[in-house]
Amino acid sequence: MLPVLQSVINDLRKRDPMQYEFHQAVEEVWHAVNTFLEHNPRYCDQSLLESLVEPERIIIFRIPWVDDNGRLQVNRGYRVQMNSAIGPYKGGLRFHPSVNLSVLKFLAFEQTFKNALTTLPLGSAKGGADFDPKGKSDNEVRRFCQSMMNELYRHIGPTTDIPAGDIGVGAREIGYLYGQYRRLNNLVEQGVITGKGLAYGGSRMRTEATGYGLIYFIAEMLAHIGDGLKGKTVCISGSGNVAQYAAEKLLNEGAKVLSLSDSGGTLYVKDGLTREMLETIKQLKNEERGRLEQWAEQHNLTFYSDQRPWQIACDIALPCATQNELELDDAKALITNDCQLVAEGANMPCSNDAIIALQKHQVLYAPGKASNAGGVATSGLEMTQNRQGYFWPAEQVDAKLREIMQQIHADCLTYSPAIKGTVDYQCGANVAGFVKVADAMIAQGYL
Ligand code: NDP
Ligand code: 2IT
Repeated sequence: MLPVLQSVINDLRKRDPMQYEFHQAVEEVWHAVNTFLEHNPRYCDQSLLESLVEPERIIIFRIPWVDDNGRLQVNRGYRVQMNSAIGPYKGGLRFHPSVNLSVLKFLAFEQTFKNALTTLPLGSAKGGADFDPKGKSDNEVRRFCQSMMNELYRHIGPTTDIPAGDIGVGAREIGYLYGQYRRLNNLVEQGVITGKGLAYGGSRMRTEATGYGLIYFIAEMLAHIGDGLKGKTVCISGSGNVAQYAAEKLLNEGAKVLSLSDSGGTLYVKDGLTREMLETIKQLKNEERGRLEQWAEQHNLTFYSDQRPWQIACDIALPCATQNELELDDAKALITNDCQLVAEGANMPCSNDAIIALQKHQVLYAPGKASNAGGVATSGLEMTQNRQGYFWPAEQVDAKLREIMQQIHADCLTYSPAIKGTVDYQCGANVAGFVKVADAMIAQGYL
């Protein structure tokens, strides 16, 4: 690695020794842009690189809320405002017990390059809380969201910082957060948050966008090598927003979905998930907030407790749950089973050694900052509609989403080094995102 890149990583490790996920995300980007920087000394500037890894601002705050037993509980809330060189801060909120500064800094860092790839003027941020929505009543979730917004509203706005959903934050939470923001400001500013319900300023297709966008992206990858999705066997991890709509689009395209998962383990459907199964899983996850294990039992289907899906033989693997859910041993199992393509629906689901192993064995690999960018891109389209005071038809949003995913694919090709005829999507995506943000920072005096 170039000494300047190595030196920035070393400094990060020294200053924040426990932020492993953040170090991992920076290492992944530095590894991918290294060769490009060797040939483009304009970007080998230590202060530019240091500015890229240092958030513009971090807000950490107390979130007190009263549970159903009348007890006051306290969680920690965060907003990492990472980079506004190309647009207002933009990125989701995550509610999960594992949320800490390292996780949110890695997510905000990824978001910088992802948002640059969307072709839209979006800066980067990420936030959330170490709150666990599992097992909480609807009233508890509402009180928590309202209390979180009582602090967050000071720091966000339609032209400054626009949150959205992520793990544990879906339509219900976005509604409660937006409602409290509107009340505190006494102002209807719909563009302050995305992923809203259609009745109060949401965009058609935002719910579907990340999963659908992922499938549009892999369709491009396959088309590039003269192949297609029809008849492919696909393993998906996760069973939340991204996984559900990736599965739905795959069924539309004639592929066979062999698995979904949650933190309890993996559902295996040997003959492929049916539309009816998927609809009841959506109901289970989005309304009843139930577990896949019980669902599998009720439907007499195989469930591998506490296991990931990657031992199942498949043509395509789509990790759509969380970070580091596909590690070296999982990659080896996929390689042994002749998996052809791995594309990230989640953020940083593959560990760095897993990525290296996949690429070494010519498995096509798409990093999340390219392949899952459809979600935030459609959030950008939601912001545009809010500014216009108008709603576009679903077909129009869907067509724009597809066009954006095709453009991201084309940009990956532009910046992929030509080695042995295969496309290096990791290099292509990272360099394309890096160049856009770095150019904007240089033009503005780094700030
Ligand atoms: P959801 O909360 O809707 O679903 C998350 C899914 O992942 C659930 O099935 C959950 O299982 C599982 N999961 C979460 N944490 C773990 C864990 N530690 N181990 C095993 N399984 C886990 O979130 P999303 O679908 O929105 O997000 C999934 C991923 O996609 C995340 O990495 C997110 O950052 C990324 N992403 C999301 C976008 C969006 O628009 N929503 C856009 C781009 C990326 P369980 O319920 O048991 O916890
Ligand atoms: O990781 C992501 O890109 C998201 N969770 C979506 C962010 C957004 O602002 O729509």
